[in-house]
Amino acid sequence: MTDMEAAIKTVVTTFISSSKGKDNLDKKGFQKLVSKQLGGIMEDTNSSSAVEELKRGLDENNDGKVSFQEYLSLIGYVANSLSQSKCGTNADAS
Ligand SMILES: [Ca+2]
Repeated sequence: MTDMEAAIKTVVTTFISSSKGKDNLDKKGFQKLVSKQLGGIMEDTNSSSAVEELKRGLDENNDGKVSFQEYLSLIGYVANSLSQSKCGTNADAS
């Protein structure tokens, strides 16, 4: 398996394990995923209000949960900010 294939697989398996096999991440599962897996790349991942705010932004159908599709928006957002920080000069802007 290539690095990229492994990375995609990780994205999928992380969702499945955080949602315990369900179709959606509930509030708790989402907070855990973000704080455990994305703390090195995102700010405020230990702030439950910041993570709640993030979840609300992702929750397109407003059901209070994060579907796989909505989770992929987060991955896209993180990937995008990563690529901008690599290309830009604000590598460590706060
Ligand atoms: Ca939703």
